[in-house]
Amino acid sequence: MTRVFSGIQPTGDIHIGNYFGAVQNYVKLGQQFGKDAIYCIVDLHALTNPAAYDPALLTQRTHEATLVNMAAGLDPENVILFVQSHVRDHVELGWIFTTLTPVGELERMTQYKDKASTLESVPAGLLMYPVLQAADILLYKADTVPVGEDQEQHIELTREVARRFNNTFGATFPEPKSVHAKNALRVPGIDGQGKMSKSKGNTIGVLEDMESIWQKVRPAPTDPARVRRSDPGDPDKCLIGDYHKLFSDDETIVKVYEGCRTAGIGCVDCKKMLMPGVERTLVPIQDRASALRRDSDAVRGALERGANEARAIAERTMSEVNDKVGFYRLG
Ligand code: AQP
Repeated sequence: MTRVFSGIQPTGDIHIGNYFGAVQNYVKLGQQFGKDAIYCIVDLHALTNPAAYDPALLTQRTHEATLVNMAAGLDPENVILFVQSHVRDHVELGWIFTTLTPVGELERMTQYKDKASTLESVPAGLLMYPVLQAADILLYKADTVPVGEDQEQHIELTREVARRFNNTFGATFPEPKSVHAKNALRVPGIDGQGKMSKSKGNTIGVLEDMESIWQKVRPAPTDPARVRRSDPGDPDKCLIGDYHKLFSDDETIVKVYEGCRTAGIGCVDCKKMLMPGVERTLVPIQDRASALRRDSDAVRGALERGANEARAIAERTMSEVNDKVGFYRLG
């Protein structure tokens, strides 16, 4: 049996990296596995970023993240969609896993090192982030985790945690595998400085209007080899080339690639040719998001049902875990 789990942080507007790298796969796997596809808005994880210490904003972002996932095609009638803090067992299992995980292993996590290096005082929660993530996944005994490539190291740690628990207390958890969207392993940020990421502010939002997207695309860096319009370029070294592969039809991609390599088109032409695909992809999602906004109960109702469905599975796992660990039972 396949069981899918993945989470998304309510730390800012859902962007095209999230969409192509993860959410599209959530939708596809949801259609395939129904209620065995479990998706979570991970608000407890969001708290590891000090920018999330704004109660009203966290609530709003949690609502928005749910709404965008639904607008992108996740059907909460068909899958399980819920908020992490609504199922307390995540924290409980996370604690048990914390006791099994060497600090040194956590200190080696690339994402931890990157984020910690920017902070004067590092919250312990940032170090524990991947342990809680392991609990998120294993609480549902998920074996399939749709994520971007940036999460690969954390999924490896999840397998390690599962192995360690199983070796210590007896076979309980699967060793889950990540699945990636092949064309969107690591969508680059619009600044050309690495991965698109909410916390880096280098995003194109799924709900952003076309004019605002164009204002970001127009000045975006391209292949540095193209100093003049007559210089040939390499679209594989250009983030606009990467975006074409996500948004454009085959015919446009061929035109853009040939045009760039032969200097037949300029970078501004290439950027203009990107916009129809962006519009074709994002506007239907934006229309569905507007409709969901008008239906005030849609998100809340979905999350309430999702929390009940998630809790039912989580409680079964915790009952088994508590027995295996040997926690004293009353009656
Ligand atoms: N650029 C990306 N390309 C492909 N996949 C991506 N994901 C995130 N960025 C890209 C995947 O989206 C899912 C949700 O991840 P997240 O909520 O951690 O997204 P984020 O934008 O990376 O958020 P933050 O708050 O800014 O976090 P950090 O600073 O940790 O990057 C995941 O499956 C992720 O792989």
